[in-house]
Amino acid sequence: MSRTVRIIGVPMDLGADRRGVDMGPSAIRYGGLARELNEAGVEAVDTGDLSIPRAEERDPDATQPMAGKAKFFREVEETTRDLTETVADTLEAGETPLTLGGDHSIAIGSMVGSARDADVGVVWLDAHGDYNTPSTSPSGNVHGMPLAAALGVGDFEGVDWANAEGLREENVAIVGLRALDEAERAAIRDSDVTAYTMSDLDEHGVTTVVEEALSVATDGTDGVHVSLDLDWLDPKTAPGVGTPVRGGATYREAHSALETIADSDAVRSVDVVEVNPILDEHNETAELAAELAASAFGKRILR
Ligand code: NNH
Ligand code: MN
Ligand code: MN
Ligand code: MN
Repeated sequence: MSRTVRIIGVPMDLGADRRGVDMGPSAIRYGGLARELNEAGVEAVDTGDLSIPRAEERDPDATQPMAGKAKFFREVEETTRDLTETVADTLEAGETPLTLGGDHSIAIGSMVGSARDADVGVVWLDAHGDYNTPSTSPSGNVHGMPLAAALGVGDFEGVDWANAEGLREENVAIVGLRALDEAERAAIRDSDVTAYTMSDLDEHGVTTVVEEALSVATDGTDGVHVSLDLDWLDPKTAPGVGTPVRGGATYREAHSALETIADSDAVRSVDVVEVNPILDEHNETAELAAELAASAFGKRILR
């Protein structure tokens, strides 16, 4: 039985400083997403884009319901609620949600939706930990907070729309870390989240690390949410991102990681985020995002 993948575009740029990431969903589609998914042997259907407010029409500081700072917090809540419903409905219909960002704040909604009626693990492919809270964030940008939000860490405790019901820290694995803020580092160390840095990839190889991450995420769960931030890759390979960090995954490591993830047969939902076409070179980061999404759903040369 072939899988139906539902593409959900979320042109969100309110969770990050650099405008342009809102064009990510268009660029990834233009970069061949539907063709790539068909080559993976899945049926691709496209829901179009959720509607996101324009930054110019909103006040970033209109709502600050907790300590610290979280820019456009009200708008992030609106979008999260919207995406949560879309993702949950997609799963209920027996389809697999593929959410295209937009900045990484959208992963709150995809995790809350994916973990609403199921126990879910997460594999988080990112240069960053995304474990800040409004109190710890140096930037106030919500794209640096989605894991903390979904897990109910710190300020996010009891924030119903942001907490993913069937998700536990024990089932979260971050892979490829190389940039953490000070308080974020301490919070990750104190948590039950498993974090693999780029040094772990150097030492053990990508396949071994991703297999370990998958065993963390599948332990006692019904499936895995995969969240791919394109800044996980080295900026030479994926230049079109807002917060590049040197020393990331190579082109082959990235494919290998997503192919290993596909082999687990545990993929429940996927995000592909942070593609910024304004900063990209000839849409190559968007094309890579499309290829990697297909790898996550089983695209292989001999198939
Ligand atoms: N840690 C920084 C912050 O919280 C940067 C986050 N940027 C990301 N995360 N792209 O993946 O603002
Ligand atoms: Mn991220
Ligand atoms: Mn990142
Ligand atoms: Mn080690």
